[in-house]
Amino acid sequence: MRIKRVLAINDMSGIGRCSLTALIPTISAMGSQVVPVPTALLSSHTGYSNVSFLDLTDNIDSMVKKYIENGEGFDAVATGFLGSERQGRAILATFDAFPYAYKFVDPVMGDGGELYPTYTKAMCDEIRQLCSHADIVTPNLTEACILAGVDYCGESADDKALQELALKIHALGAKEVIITGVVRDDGIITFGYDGHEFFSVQTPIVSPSFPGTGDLFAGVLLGGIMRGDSTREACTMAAQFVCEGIKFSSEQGLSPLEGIAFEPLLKKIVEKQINI
Ligand code: PXL
Repeated sequence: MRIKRVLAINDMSGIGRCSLTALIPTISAMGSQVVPVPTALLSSHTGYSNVSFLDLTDNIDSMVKKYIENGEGFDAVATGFLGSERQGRAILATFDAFPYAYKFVDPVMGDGGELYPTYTKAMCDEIRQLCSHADIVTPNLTEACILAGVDYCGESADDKALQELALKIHALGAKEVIITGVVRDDGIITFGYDGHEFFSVQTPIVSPSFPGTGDLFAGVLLGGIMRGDSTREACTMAAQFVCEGIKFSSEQGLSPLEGIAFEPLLKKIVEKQINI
């Protein structure tokens, strides 16, 4: 069996279980190899107040150039948090260099109706462009509204609003759209459009919210897709893994800042041990 390879262009934050420290263990546990291209090195994610930051934007071009020269191949290219406008351009060039790779874009831009403070309008435009080349995109509602070019609709959008958002994002060029974190009275909805049909996955409401949740979701979703699970199946496993991780971390009394403590749960995604 050939082991699939995922080129993961994202930052490496030492403490906080986000970006590469969430993607590498989940995708690996599900049987694919991660080739990390770090876009920045941080001591911890930016939710902490005292953080070291080393920008590695130039590193994206130099690493990718070597992979091209050496004839390396990748089954997928995955992106998330952007550290600068130039990073968006470097990732677009990487998409062009590996035209047959599956393009996974987590359009990290904001949450709760607010843009993250480091994000500029130009960066949002770059992310929209990345999405137009994507096989799949995984916005939360804030990001979905930005991509669709509509006012923020709050966290409890109904199915009709979700369908309209998904169709607008699909019209940008993204083949599949997964909108995460929709809060309803009876659960959290992950809403999907695969280009033909809409679907939704419901998981129990768990709190508080943890940084890095989107990256953990992305890792399990992409790990599932790489091993041949359907998008709907992989989405269900990702949503349930995040939900179980938050429950476990809360039970342990761990600080949300440290991210979801998923390590003892990884065995659940190695085989399909979560009931789907
Ligand atoms: O996707 C979450 C994330 C990734 N990378 C860095 C972050 C965060 C969230 O705060 O600070 C550096």
